[in-house]
Amino acid sequence: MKLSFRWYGPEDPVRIEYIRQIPRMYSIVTAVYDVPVGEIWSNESINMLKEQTEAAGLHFDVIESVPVHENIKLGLADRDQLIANYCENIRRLGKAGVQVICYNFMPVFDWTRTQLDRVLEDGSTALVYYRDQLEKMDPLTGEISLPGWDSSYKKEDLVKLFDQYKQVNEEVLWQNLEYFLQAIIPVAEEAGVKMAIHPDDPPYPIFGLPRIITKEANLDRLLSIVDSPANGLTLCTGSLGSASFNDVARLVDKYSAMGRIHFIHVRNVKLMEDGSFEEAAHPSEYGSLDVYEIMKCLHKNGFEGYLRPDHGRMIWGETGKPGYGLYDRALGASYINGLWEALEKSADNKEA
Ligand SMILES: [Mn+2]
Repeated sequence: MKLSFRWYGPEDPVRIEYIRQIPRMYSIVTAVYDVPVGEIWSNESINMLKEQTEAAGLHFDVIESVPVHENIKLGLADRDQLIANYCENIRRLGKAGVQVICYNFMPVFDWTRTQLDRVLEDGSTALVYYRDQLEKMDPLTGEISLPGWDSSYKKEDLVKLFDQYKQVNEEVLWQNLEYFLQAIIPVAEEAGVKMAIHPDDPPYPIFGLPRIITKEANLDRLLSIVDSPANGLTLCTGSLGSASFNDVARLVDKYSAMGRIHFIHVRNVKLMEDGSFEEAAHPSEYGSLDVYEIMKCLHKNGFEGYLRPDHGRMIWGETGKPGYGLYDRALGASYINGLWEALEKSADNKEA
């Protein structure tokens, strides 16, 4: 297991020097943010990130994400050019030594939450998704703004996108993903890079937009499209775990035994009866996921990929990017280190 941590570059209020001080920290997870989606990342930007990371004594091994242009997901006429650009990014990142590229195939919106600063019992704040809040939201009228991404689209762009997605049901989205994978996976293989798709968050359709990277049968289908280690998963425990139909530990066991998990996001979520959820502190007792069981499965299967603590709460008065403060994610990393050491030593004892 290689411990990693998301860093948003020099603009991130969390300094890379601080990330390095987290025990057992190995790699940074980052991306080039100065290029519009669909275009080629400059070698200068890639190399600058690599230099900054290595100067801090960390590895530049994981990119999250190289985003997929909407027109690829929609299957529009210009997708071949956009896919060619995507392939060039894979080649450039491979040349810079990157091992894993995380991406997702969610239409229009990435992760969806209804509130980013819900105050929990202990005074910390967390990202939450409440059904009753969601039902009052309409991204097209925008009377209630959705936190996190509402500023990334203009109203008229959103109306147009929703209109285009009327032609794209789940099966069409699958076909468009297949077309994309057939093109990029051979390039990734040649570049020595492992592609790792992130599940949809939460793992079911929202606002009538299709979502397909959601559950076991669909993960199986995804992996079978191109049966290559370069076509793998970012297994996000919190995303898959925000629906009760996913048994996350079992999925971790299955796909890590297959060698198809290249990157794992570990976070806990507290599921409610009506399908709402709150992001919780990492230890098992705070949420619905058995994090010990998840780590045990990884350990049993000899997991050698990258792991990062995912979203944390805001604690100790820290301000910054919701979910991406230093303190709670560092606590998560320490908890994971503790579980891992215990698993290592109990395995040694069994052998002795
Ligand atoms: Mn995640």
